[in-house]
Amino acid sequence: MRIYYISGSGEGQYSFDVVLNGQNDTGTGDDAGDNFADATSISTGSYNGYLDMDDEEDWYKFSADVGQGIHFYLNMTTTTYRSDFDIYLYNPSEELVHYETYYYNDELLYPADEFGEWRVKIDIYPGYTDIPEPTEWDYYTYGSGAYTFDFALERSAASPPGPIPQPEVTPVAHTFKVTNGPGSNEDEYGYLAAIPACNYRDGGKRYLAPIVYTGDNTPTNWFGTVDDTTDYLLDDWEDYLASKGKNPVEYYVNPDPVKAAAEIATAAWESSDMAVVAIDGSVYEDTTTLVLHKSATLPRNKENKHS
Ligand SMILES: [Ca+2]
Ligand SMILES: [Ca+2]
Ligand SMILES: [Ca+2]
Ligand SMILES: [Ca+2]
Repeated sequence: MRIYYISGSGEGQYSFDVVLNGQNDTGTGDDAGDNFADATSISTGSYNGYLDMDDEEDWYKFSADVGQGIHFYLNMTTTTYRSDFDIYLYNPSEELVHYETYYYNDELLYPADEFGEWRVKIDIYPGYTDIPEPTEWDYYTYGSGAYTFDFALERSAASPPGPIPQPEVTPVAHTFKVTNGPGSNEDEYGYLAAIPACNYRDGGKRYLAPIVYTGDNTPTNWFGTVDDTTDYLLDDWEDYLASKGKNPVEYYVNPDPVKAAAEIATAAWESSDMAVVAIDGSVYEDTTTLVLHKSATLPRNKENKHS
């Protein structure tokens, strides 16, 4: 809708009313169904639909053969820019098999492995900013409105990549705390020094503990400060350990990174067969501090070569 200034001079007022006379999803003159059983039938083609906070889901159903590539393209950037609608695919047995939930446009491809009536659900993501105060929603902050989508049945489609397997981890009941130093790099070196004690392998197992900064009152984008969000993480970490009957030991990383590295190395490690030295080009100046004094004989390998 666009309101035009035609002629004349000066200022004027205008008023207008907007009435939405129901919906017209996929040209049906009505809203598309709100659940699996009530899904609206479609065949391949391009369609329009509409969602808002009073209509959070539109379901569509279609028939597919084994081996066909189910292909949806949900187009938001040309209709309801900056809102976030997503697309979910259900097989004929009502199982969720795949979804695409990025910002803006979503493209979904899936090889049908059953004959029958498949369904897609187009769903509105509300957004979680506290506007208006605090949860009395008059609207969804990520926006409502029209969407368009294309639906095709391809001759085939590749299976979507499966989840990447994660290694089994064994939690270490420690929490490493680094005091934030906004004007220096020393805290960052202390953080780096703590990494080998917080993420390591031993006896074929992976061990993990969190390292966090403390004393950072920088406001975050959404709510509270960095310290607040760190505390949320630590609350979860402590709950998790409590479920295993453990309490985390707090370890305060020495504010002098050379001492921090030495303390952690001498307290936590028996030996290492590898040392990593990196030059980062910053202005940090080391001062010589004797942290360890031991005598050892280093084996030497000598080789004489004749050509
Ligand atoms: Ca609708
Ligand atoms: Ca609906
Ligand atoms: Ca999306
Ligand atoms: Ca810093």
